[in-house]
Amino acid sequence: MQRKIIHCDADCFFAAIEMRDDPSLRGRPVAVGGDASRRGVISTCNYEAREYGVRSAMASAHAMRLCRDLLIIPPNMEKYRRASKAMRDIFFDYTDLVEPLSLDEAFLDVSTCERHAGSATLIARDIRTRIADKLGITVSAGVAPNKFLAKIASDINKPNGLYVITPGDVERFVSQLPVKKIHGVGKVTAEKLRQFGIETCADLQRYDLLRLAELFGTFGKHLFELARGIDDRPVISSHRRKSLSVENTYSQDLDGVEECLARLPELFHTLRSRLNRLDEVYLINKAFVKVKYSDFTSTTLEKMGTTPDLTTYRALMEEVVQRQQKPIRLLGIGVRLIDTDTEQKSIQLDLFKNYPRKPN
Ligand code: TTP
Ligand code: MG
Repeated sequence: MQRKIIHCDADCFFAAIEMRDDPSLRGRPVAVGGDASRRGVISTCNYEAREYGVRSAMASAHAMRLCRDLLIIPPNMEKYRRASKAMRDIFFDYTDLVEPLSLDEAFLDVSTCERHAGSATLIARDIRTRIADKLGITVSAGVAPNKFLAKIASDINKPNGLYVITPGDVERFVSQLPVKKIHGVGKVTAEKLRQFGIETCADLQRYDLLRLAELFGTFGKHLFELARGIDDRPVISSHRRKSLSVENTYSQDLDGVEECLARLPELFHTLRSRLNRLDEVYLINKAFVKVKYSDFTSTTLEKMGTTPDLTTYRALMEEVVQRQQKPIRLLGIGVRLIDTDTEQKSIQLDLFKNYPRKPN
C-alpha cells in the first residue's frame, strides 16, 4: 500500500516558546541556553540570531562574540515539555501512529487517516494551523511516501513551511538530492563518496548494490535504497490505547430503540475489522455503548467482558437508549483495553520497588 508520512518539526522550538511568552523578544536575536560566564552552551536560538552564525551546541561565550546583542535566556524545560505534549495531543487526533523523535519533532503515518478525504497535504496544513492557533508557535512539515523523504521535506521550507513530495515526484526529487543530506552520511562518508565522483543521489544510483556493499559495508545497502527514494522503515508509535471504538453521526436523528438497533450491525462490523488489526499486546476487558442526543448531551453504558459480541452490544444499546426519550444524533460502540505491555512494565517496576535493597 502507498504510505503517507508526515514529519513535523517546530521552528527554533525553545526560543519560539520564549518569544511567545514575551513578545518584546520578537525581532531581536534571542537564544536559550546557559550563561556565557559559566561556560554555558546554546540550546537553540531564533532565526534572527542564526543570521549572525549562532547555532545549537555552540559555547555561549562564542555566540556572544558573534552577536554582541544576543540575549541568552535560561531554559525552562517544564514549559517546553508541556508544549510538546500539547503538540502530540494534536497529532493523535489524526493517527495513532505517531513516533516522536524529540520534544519538537515527530513522524506521523496518516495512510489510513480519513480526515480531509485522506489528503496528507491537507492534514499537514491543518496540523500546522492548529498548532499555531493553540500553542502560538510555528511548525514546519514535510509530506512524503516514507520517513527518509518526509524528514528531508520538512527542512526545505523551514521556518513555517510545508513541502510535499508525491510518489510521482520521488524520482526527480532524489536525483538532485546531495548525498550529504542522507542521514548517516557525515563528513567522512561524504568525502569518500566524493572521491568516487558521487555528490548527488543520481551519481549514487550508478553504483550497484554489490559495489556499495564492498565500499560501505551494511550502510552500502541503505545508500543503494535511499538513493532511489526507498525506505520501508515503519512509523513506530509509543502511544498506548485505552479504548477502541467506532461511532457514526446520522444525518437524520434516530428515534427509539428499534431505529438504533437497526444501525448496530454496521457499527459492529467496522469495530470487528478494527479489532482484528489491533496489536496483540492489548486485552479487551469491557464493552461500551455511547449515545449522543440532538442537544449534544451524551451518555455511555459499559459491561465487563473479554469477547463482546453482537448480543452484548444489543443488550447495552437497548438499556442505554431507554434511559432518555430524546432524538439521537450519534451512536458509538467500543471496547476498553488493557495494555499488557505497560501493565507488565508497571508490575515489574513494583517488584523492583519492593525488592529489599542490598545493604551498602
Ligand atoms: P531542533 O529541532 O534541532 O532545533 P530547533 O527547533 O531549535 O530549530 P529548527 O527550526 O532548526 O528546527 O531541536 C529542538 C529543540 O531541542 C531546540 O529548540 C532546543 C533543543 N536542542 C538542544 O537543547 N541542543 C541541541 O544541540 C539541539 C540541536 C537542540
Ligand atoms: Mg525544531
